Amino acid sequence: MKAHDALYVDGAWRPASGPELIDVVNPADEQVIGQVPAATAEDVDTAVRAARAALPGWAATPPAERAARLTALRDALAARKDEIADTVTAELGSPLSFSKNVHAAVPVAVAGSYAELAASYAFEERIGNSVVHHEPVGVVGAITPWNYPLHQIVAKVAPALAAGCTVVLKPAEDTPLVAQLFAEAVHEAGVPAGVFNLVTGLGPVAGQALAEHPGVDLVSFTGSTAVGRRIGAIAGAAVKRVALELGGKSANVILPSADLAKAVNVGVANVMSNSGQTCSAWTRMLVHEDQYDEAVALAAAAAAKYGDRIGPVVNAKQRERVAGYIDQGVTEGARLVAGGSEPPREKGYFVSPTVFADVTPEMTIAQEEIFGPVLSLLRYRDEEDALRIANGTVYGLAGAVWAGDEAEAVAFARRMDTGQVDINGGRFNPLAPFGGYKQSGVGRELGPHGLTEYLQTKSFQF
Ligand code: TXE
Repeated sequence: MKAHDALYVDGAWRPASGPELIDVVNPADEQVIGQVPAATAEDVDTAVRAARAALPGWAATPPAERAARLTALRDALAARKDEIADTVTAELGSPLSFSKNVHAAVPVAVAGSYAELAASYAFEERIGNSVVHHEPVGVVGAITPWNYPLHQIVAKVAPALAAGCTVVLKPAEDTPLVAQLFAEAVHEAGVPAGVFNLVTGLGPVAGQALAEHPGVDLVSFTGSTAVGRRIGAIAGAAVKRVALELGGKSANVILPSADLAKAVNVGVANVMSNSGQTCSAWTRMLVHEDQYDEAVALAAAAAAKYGDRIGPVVNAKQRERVAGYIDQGVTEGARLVAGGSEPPREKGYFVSPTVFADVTPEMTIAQEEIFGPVLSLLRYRDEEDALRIANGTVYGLAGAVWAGDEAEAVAFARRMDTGQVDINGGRFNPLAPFGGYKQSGVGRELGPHGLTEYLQTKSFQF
């Protein structure tokens, strides 16, 4: 795998200040496929200075020109789609078809949507006797996870650039190679030097330094709740803007009028895709007690069909974490109907598609984010019971409702404490706001709502 031995700062690949390197490991066979520099706090400082120096020029660049650079970025990403898919498969372990159709394709769509929004957004509006300007927040520190490595980057960097912000990106240490491909695409797109900077590095070193840097005006973070809390505290102490996209424990509510087989099959596919490493995954399937046994049988059969078709999870730590949750589910009395914890294979961090029945709302596996291919089926008595269970976690990121007609599903979905709900399956919309209620986070990504995260307003009264 191609790996740059440098950081992308101020428009060029430059050596890091220290000698430390990060090994990039293929989770399917545990082979080291490349090494990238581990940035120091000094490197982060250099990158933030470059971003600050570039800010006035980029902020003053007409939106149409920013849009042109984003269009070029979209095209540069599209031109690299095969290399992106191969790279994500190598460093994340996802099956190549999923890497092509999702990991490589979705970021092209999102970059394209921000090219259009940069051109069309009303950066100036009149309200009564005032004119309101929507101005860039400033320098953005973006810290991203490994689960959808390129999507997470584009979902922050594209709106930031559209808004006129400059960016320092610290991608996840497990998946830095696709971040380097992204930097190449930014360079090729003619984005001016210093507007986008890439510092590969460790979370507690480079990530922390970026979050704490006084030259960063907004920290946009996606990752674990534990680190998100820390970043929120740092931002709070410094009174700087922060966006947090954290975990989820989304409910898939199948109402009695729904097409049960379809709802269960799509629900299982949703949880197993990307080996369950999706923050919005519908990890709790809620089924009416009269249909419960049938749903369990359908879910077990659907999971068994996946077999080895799902990839590994990202690293050894994640495999152990997921196996620990599976063991805890058994200990707390849930019934395994597919998969289960198994001894580590000789090579690769694989977890079998796993389905638990007889899960009750207070069980750990029904409350905490597992981030692996593990589905829990819970039974409910009536709609009020279903709603209580659906809303009964600290999270509120996503969810799904299935019913015989859309109006019935929407009526239920309106009462869910969650940021996004798919009705009878739904379809991904790159323009729809994505983000959490409750402890799933602060702020929204994607579409115009994602753009406003990177803007601040100034009003002139006449
Ligand atoms: O996340 P971390 P991890 C959840 C999921 C998963 C768990 C742990 O449940 O099992 O988190 O994953 C950077 N200061 N999600 O350990 O550590 C880190 O380098 C600043 C949900 O991989 O939060 C990486 O770039 N930054 C999720 C990013 O934070 C720090 C996606 C995320 O890593 C830092 C991923 C620090 N002190 C995991 N420590 C989602 N919401 O989609 C780490 N980082």
